[in-house]
Amino acid sequence: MAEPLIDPALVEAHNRQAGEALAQDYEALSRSLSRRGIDSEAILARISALEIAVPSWGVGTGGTRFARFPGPGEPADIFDKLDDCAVIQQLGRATPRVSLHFPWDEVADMAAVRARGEALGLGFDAVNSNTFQDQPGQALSYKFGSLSHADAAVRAQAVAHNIDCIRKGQALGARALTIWLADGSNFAGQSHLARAFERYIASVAEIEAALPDDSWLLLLEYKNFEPAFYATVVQDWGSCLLAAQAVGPRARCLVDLGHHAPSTNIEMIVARLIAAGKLGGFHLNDSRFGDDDLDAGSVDPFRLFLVFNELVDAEQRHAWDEAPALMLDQSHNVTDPIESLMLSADAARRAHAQALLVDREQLSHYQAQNDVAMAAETLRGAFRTDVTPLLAEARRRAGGAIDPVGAYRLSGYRKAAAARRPQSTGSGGGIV
Ligand code: RM4
Ligand code: MN
Ligand code: MN
Repeated sequence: MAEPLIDPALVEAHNRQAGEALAQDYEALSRSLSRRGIDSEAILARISALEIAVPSWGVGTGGTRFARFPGPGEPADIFDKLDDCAVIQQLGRATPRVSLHFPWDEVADMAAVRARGEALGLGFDAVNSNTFQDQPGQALSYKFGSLSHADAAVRAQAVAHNIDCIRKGQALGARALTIWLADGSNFAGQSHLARAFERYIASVAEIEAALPDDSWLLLLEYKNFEPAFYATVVQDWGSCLLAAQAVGPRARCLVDLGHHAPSTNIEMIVARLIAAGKLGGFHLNDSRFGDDDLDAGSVDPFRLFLVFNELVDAEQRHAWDEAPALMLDQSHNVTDPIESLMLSADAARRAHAQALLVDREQLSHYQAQNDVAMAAETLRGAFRTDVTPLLAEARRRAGGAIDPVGAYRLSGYRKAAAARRPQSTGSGGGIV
């Protein structure tokens, strides 16, 4: 039985206030969906089953290259972070697992982290390695790269770190390692483009060989730019796919929504990776320019819907052996991270629910007839449906809050955290 950090009586009282209106709204939505031949209870069951992992690094206030403005009551270590993640799960009921990042979340006793997670009702999702920063006391620098570095000794150090992350993941009960590689070059000629990629693949193959068993996945991220500005070793889904194919069946591509140039058709990339059997997971967020790490669905909810539309379509076609993992990867610079993460998980479920409303038979028919207007309208009609009551009802039935942000504010959790946690000072720049 999970240990609740917010008083369940407070959540109950808050739900009682909103309960009558929700019952009416859910009833009205059910009726209108049933006129469209859709069973609201079936959709509710599906979205209740959609689980989104929360990033441990997302519960602290993020920053830009220029500054970080810490908020009150920020988590000081992984145990504080787990508490915040437990609040997100208690109220939102969509995020039962946490994704850890090493060495940021390093502690001597991983079993204690796992035990604390379990006491809070949390499990552990993919672990993340970090070879984009140097750590105090580190033997060799990553200034000029890590897994693709020209020097074999640096590559070996980076491979060893990734294998260590797998071992930590095993201790936590995780089943995947996510590798985001910052390697790249700032000047034409700085690095040999072909050889750097070959070295990356060879390093990843070594890491893959250290996976405990076939239930584990290696999730490879790509990103178009930053911190390298001339060329990035794994800059796009094409490079990522080549690498995943070269490394073998346990290596898959991870689509971080923010890692594309503006106006890239991400849903099409999703469709292609599914076709190749290589879509391993997502880092959900939103962006207008580059890796902005804004809250999922906050800039372009239609794009998020179109991504989920591909996922629902693929699932109905039985197009994969394993559904891709869903994780949030965001940087909360000006909001309370707990609120942003609850709202982002909600945005993902919303997009999923809307995608489930698409009449796929009708869509296929219009596509076959080249009835462009009606095909597009079929998608847009699903997107326009306000599924808010469905999302709230799913939370209520799961024991969460009808209005998670409202209940969270009422609880005074942040204020209490600020009273017992040391005020974070870091005002310098930083990526997260
Ligand atoms: C990167 C990438 C990784 C994340 C780091 C912090 O841009 O998205 O997933 O681990 O940021
Ligand atoms: Mn990411
Ligand atoms: Mn990123």
